[in-house]
Amino acid sequence: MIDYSALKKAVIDGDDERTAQLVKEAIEQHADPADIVTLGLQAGLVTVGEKFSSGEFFIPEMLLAARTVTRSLDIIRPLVSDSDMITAGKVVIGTVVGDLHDIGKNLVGMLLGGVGFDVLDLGTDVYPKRFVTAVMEHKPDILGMSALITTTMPAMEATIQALESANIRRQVKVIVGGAPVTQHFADQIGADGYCSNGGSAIELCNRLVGR
Ligand code: B1M
Repeated sequence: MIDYSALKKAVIDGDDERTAQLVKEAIEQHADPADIVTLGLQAGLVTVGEKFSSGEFFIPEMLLAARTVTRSLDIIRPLVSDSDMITAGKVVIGTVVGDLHDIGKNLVGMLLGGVGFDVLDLGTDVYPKRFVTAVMEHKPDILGMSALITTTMPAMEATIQALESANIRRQVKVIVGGAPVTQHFADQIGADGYCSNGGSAIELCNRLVGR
């Protein structure tokens, strides 16, 4: 049984060398990559967010922790990628306009890529129009939007409306996620699906493409 508290603490401390070392050790001990992410890296970021809310941490600490996690995800990436797989379907993914948070979106994209989806990542701060253009150009099976701030969530609805205005809403399944997003919100804005984490994103996308 691996103790993830040291990994969580290294993330909170923004110590990327220690974090990378603990991630490598966990991998050597055959830890499940999903546990490394959820119980170690993500748990650390949740605490960082709480410390930010309470005024104990400021932007620099959040940035350090984010950089630490992003670097460690690069170590985990090869473990979840399987280039020999037959393409399961195409996914266009991005973080909505006004929002620069990309760790969760990157994680979801990485996991979907790992199970055989062809993932096109539009990055962060993506305008509804940009999502629409990407759907027209690349004809994905699924469009995935991520939002981490309550004030950027309405951009998800605006994107769905933009797809409708462009007459392409029925061509693509729309999924949404991100810490403040809920199933209720997804239903309200007319999304086809919501998921709270990377694992459920795989299940949802498989279901939506009939796999
Ligand atoms: Co920001 N930030 N941040 N931040 N940040 C939050 C989100 C916040 C909750 C912190 C807090 O106050 N407690 C808060 C939002 C509050 C609110 O909405 N009311 C907040 C704020 C306020 C801000 C700023 C406004 C701060 C400021 O400037 N005053 C600012 C906004 C900048 C902007 O976007 N315009 C800001 C900036 C930043 C940093 C740049 C410093 C950094 C981001 C770096 C980066 O992403 N490259 C940062 C960070 C690191 C955080 C916290 C601490 C961690 C976010 C994270 O990466 N979590 C965060 C606190 C928190 O979330 N508890 C916080 C780990 C990640 C794996 O989880 O993204 O939830 P998550 O993804 C999960 C699921 O949600 C789901 O699967 C993922 C894997 O399990 N999921 C999907 C996500 N997207 C999905 C898409 C899907 C499906 C599932 O389908 C498409």
